[in-house]
Amino acid sequence: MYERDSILVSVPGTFTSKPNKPSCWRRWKQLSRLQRSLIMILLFIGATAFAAYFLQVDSRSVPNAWAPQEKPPSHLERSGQHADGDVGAEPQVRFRPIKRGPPAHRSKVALGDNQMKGEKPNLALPELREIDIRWRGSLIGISKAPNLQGEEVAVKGGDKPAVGTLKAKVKNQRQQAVVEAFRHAWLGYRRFAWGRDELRPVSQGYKEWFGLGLTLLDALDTMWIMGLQEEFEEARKWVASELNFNKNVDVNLFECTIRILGGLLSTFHLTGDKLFLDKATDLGVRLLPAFGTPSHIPYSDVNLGKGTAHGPKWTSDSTVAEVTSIQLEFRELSWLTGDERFREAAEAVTRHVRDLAGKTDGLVPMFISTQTGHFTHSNTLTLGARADSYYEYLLKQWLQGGKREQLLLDSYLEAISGVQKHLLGKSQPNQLTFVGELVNGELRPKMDHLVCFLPGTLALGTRHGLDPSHLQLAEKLANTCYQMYRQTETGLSAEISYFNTQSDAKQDISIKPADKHNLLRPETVESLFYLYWITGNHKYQDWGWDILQSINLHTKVPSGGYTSIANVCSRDNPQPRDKMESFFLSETLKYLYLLFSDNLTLISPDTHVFNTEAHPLPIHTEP
Ligand code: DMJ
Repeated sequence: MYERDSILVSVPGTFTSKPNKPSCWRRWKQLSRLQRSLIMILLFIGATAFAAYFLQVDSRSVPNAWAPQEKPPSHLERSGQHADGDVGAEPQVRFRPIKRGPPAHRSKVALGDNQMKGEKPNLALPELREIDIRWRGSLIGISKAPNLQGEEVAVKGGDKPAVGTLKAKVKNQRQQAVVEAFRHAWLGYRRFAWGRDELRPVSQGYKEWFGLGLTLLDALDTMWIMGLQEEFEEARKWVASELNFNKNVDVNLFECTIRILGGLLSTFHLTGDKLFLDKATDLGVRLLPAFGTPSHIPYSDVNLGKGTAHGPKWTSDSTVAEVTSIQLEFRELSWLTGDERFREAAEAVTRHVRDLAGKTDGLVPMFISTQTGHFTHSNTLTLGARADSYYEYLLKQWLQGGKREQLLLDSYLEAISGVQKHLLGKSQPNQLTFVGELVNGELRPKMDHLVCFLPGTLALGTRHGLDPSHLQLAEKLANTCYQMYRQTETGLSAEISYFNTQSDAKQDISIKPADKHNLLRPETVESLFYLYWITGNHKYQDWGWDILQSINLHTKVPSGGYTSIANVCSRDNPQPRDKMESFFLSETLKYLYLLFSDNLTLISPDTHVFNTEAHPLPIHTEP
């Protein structure tokens, strides 16, 4: 039997061999029924495998889709990649046609290789549309500004958490365009990066930074504010079943506080859902070891699972903006839990910096030693990277505490006088007012996009009774920030702009090759939101609308998500950097949505203070 069977296996080889052989059909008829069945089964298996292989290859090939070389996802990358420090040019993206696994397979890969298992979202993929071979971003339909119409349901603010039900909000057309943009961003995150820190939209993958689902947590309150109930519920399930801070992972204290702690606290405030407060409290306790330094100025990094903390490898210094921009969140956590450890740790830093020598008319250097508690590298004064939110949090803490902490206000007002005295300049030929940097006593006409938070903060102060001249300065600076967008080919601002001050200059703004990138940062639209809210001037909404159009035109990735770009100076080749920062969802789109609001009782800055990641927290008018 075995012998005959083994002969049978060689049958296919006989089809084309010697002449005068019996015909195939005759040989087939000579076989036993068992032998014929076996051959049929083998042929069937072979045919199925063959068909499956070709169908799979077919479904892998997205017609005309191109993407950069995919890198293996790197887990828990070190927090040295601070978004604001991310100013160096990334390697150029090389393009090649992509072949991807079938959707189901890809979903498994995306979800299955770390501790984050559990309930999976429905990742059914919509049809991929044909994509341009060249990178172009993709156009949105509306090119003319629509009329503003529509009403919203206000969300309660004030001293107590607004135990919320998510009501459908009627949105005007511009708000709908923002919601569409959010949905598109979320589509990419959900398809390719669910539960991960950041989406890599072009390579359709993800990037881990803390391994905590950063984008999902940062975006929770935006979904709530926009009334995206389904998306919110799905994300909440992930928080309930997957989010675990008991991990051996180093996180950056500042980033984790403003994005994750701030996001959880504001979501608790909006929803009244205790899940978010419990998670926030767990995280807050795990962040506390960062403050265990000789000076009580916290280390930059803390290990959530081990309870150990340390600075960056190369220095014992921390960044001034980082250690002074965690107070809104820690104070709110104490208010909510009654546990004063959070407030005490954060306010010790405020007091220390307030009394510290080395400021120039209220302006602070960029670094501070965790060992001595002194400022270091004092030769540069800036309102950009590493100092920016120090100023923002002086004002906002004063507001958060019901305007009772006079010393905070004094520090803020002194610093704004310092800005007026040392850092302002005017460009040629159009006399744009800019905020430069003082380097060894000399004004450099360099302005980070990050500085564009300042018009909004100045305007916010005037709403609360501060010097009206601050509003005039805010309006001038907001125009400058808008021009930083208007005057590039893409309509998107560079990370850093230089202002020309020579009398014969032909253009106001110059951009250096290393500064041409755009990370979809929020600061300008944040300021437009405050200025519209305070002045009621619709030009600020129109400017925000222009910016949204440029974002859609140059950074929208057809298969889902938006990408940072490397070159704002080239409309034809803006060079996607293949990364969607979490603040695009938590801040940029939220501020755009609120900017276009007709009903300013929706999360009003009269009752809420937005942390530096745009998470609204209540103002405490009662002591
Ligand atoms: C955000 O994380 C925060 O707004 C922070 O204050 C500055 N950097 C980014 C946005 O640009």
